[in-house]
Amino acid sequence: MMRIDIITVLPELIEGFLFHSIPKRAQDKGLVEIQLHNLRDYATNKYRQVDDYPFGGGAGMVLMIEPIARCIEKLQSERSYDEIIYLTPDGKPFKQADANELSGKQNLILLCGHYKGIDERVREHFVTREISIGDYVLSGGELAAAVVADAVIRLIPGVLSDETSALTDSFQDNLLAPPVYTRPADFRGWKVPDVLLSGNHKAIEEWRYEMSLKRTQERRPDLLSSNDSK
Ligand code: 6GU
Repeated sequence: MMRIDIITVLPELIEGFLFHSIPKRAQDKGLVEIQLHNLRDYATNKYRQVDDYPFGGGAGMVLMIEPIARCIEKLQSERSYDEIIYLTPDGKPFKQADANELSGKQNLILLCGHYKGIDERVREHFVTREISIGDYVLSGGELAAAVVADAVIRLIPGVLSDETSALTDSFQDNLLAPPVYTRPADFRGWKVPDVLLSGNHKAIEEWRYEMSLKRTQERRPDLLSSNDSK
């Protein structure tokens, strides 16, 4: 079973995402175990302090190395980790291919930054991979950790049923997903494409592929001209 440990100053922020819906089902099925760790529980002083002013001055607070080191080393004493991932806007942009790769790992630590960041020595000595979820700045790494965990968990074999299969997702072949429709076949004269009602599975597959290609050309030509999102 895969295990994901998430280190954060705001565990309650993550709960709402990862203990519901598909990630919850994955945990109930015994396919993944998610443990949240409140960094404050690893503080070294009696005020449970986990951040401090930056050396050299400047705005904002920096997460201290000691609580993070204590938390990571306690986890490492219990099992070995494939990756220690720091969520940060200056990390490598997260792609479906990264989710695919991570879904094959056994034990992961996700470390959420906050405030102005974390002491650089954490990144040098503990972190094995740095991930950003896009070119915008979030208040903390919690939402990013939930995004990465969700994208990874749904790719673990057995998590999704045939109906929710990841094989038809956008980005799975570097293509966007085709349009989908459900009943009624005619709403106010707005009709579902005939081919989808034809029962001709080969024609339906061809139509879906053409629509995927067209949609990708129109909206995300960058996906067709490069392999960097694979
Ligand atoms: Cl991983 N963290 C924060 N704080 N902001 C982000 C991000 C991560 N990815 C994009 N923006």
